Amino acid sequence: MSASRQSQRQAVTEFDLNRFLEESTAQVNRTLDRALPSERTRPATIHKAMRYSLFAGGKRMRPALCLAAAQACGGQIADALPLACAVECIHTYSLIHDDLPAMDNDDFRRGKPTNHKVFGEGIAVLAGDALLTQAFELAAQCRGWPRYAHQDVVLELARASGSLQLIAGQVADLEGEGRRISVADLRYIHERKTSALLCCSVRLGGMSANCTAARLKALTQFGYHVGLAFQVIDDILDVTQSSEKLGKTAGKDTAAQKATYPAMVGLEKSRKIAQQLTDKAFAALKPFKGRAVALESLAGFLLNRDC
Ligand code: GRG
Repeated sequence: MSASRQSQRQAVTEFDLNRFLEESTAQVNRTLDRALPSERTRPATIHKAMRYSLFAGGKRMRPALCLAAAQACGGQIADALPLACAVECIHTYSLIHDDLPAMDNDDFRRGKPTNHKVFGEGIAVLAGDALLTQAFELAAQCRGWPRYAHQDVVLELARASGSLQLIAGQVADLEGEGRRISVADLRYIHERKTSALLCCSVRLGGMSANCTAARLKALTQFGYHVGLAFQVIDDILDVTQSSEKLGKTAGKDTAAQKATYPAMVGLEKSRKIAQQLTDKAFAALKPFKGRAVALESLAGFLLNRDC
């Protein structure tokens, strides 16, 4: 076993990740609940729809990565929380829109009927729009730090979710359906539709802790590789797990003739690629000299997850 894999295992066993995830999820849920208008606030339909998807039981991995990065850099959870929640709002908006008939046309997400199935397509589009806007309202609450002005935080979120990253990934994904694409094209899609927002989560955590430029660079490398590994695992789970376990329709990629790592290189090689990407993520944390244990543990968890 390589040294990095050995230390991955050690980190996972010594750190109480379940407790960290329970606490971070509770803090994120409380902050989101306070930030969003109540279900009764007029117009009630839109606030019900926003809350329906936001509190449907997502894994809250992006906020956890944001808070873990802040912790690794010696920051305060209170400073990182609005940003962790902002990223979750953007993530949830992207899922609502991705599930629409005009895109992936999915009936289930997070173990429940998709937003448009419950509220109709018009309201689902608006719920996604409102969550994206809510993200920037949350980000507006952070005060900025000596190394990172308020505008750096806003830019970070805007760039990760804009037409060069998240949306670019979705466009390339849509245009790639049913067509033969290269592994390089697949990497382009994964970098944008998945890795960009995960990387942004980690970077925002570091920025909220006023981290040094060297640490931000290390976090960027970590987030980039964890993000890529996350999508390779997501593709593997799509063909190896049931819809019940995933809380979303399994086997959709094959049905839509989507390019995925399992389809292009097989399951075994895909698992190897996910492990190699996680090794690279792990190696990026070297400058933290063992103080990024929550991030290390999360990287191991994301690699070995089954849903
Ligand atoms: C901008 C409409 C739009 C879409 C952007 C994010 C996205 C592209 C599409 C959504 C579907 C998809 C396969 C995204 C890739 C990232 C990913 C694997 C999302 C699922 O994330 P999880 O597993 O979900 O963290 P939960 O529900 O646990 O939060």
